Amino acid sequence: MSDPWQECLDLCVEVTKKAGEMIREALQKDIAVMQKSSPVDLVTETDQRVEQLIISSIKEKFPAHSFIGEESVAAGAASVLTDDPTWIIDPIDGTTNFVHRFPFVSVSIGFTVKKEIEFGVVYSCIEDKMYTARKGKGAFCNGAPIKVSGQEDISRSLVLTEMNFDKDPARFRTMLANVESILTIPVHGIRSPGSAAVNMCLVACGSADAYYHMGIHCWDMAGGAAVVTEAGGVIMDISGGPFDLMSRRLIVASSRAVAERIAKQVADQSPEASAQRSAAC
Ligand code: LIP
Repeated sequence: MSDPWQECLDLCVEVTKKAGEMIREALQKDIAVMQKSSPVDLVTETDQRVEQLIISSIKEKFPAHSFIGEESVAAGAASVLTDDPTWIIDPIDGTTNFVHRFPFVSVSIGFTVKKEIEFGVVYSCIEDKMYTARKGKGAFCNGAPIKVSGQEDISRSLVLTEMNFDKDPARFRTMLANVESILTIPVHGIRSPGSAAVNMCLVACGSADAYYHMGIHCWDMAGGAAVVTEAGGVIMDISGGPFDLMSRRLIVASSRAVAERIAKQVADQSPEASAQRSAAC
């Protein structure tokens, strides 16, 4: 039987390439930076233009499909995952990197049907690396198959996470304590490339062994989740339970042993966890 979503995947790769070209061109010009929810939550006109390009190109061919896009949500659209075929879009994952011309900037798109991820595309456009993954068919970088390192020992692992300012002091302290807790295992090191989607692809191709993050969104995770899963990686919730695309937190790793060790080692610093804690008080 032919693949019902192949046409969507082909279009996704084509549109993602165009989006990457637009981002590379924008890097040659002055970048005007605006703030969203806080002084460290940045957006540029390029984020908005790239998202418009992606959504309008896809809508032309698939008008009945649904969309969750970072900048559309910032402008007031709902971020609700339904059973519909849904494109989950981060036009620039790593906006802070883009603003500083730090070279990990990606376009990330995940496609879900009945809330299951069918495929993911992540284009790290400054590196010119196009990661693609189709459920059950493996993961690729620029067309070559990729796989995770297979590392089972946390103490031999290179771990990725992101260290962002958080205006909630308790959450900020938890984030720092988590970094200390992982570093003192000890692991080989912690790195912060600055794009969630790229982080997952780095685990997918074996350049890092694990990545954990709390407080990110479905558009940061959907594309990379497909890539790392199809590369043989393990993806789970920070609690050690099943991964939930709408939960705003995840662990990905080269093996279940490494993922479970991270789950044991870190406390939940996501906004949802602190909301639950305050409701319980
Ligand atoms: C970013 C993530 C990054 C994280 C930032 C932000 P954006 O996504 O990819 O890893 O540290 O807080 O969520 O906002 O550039 O799409």
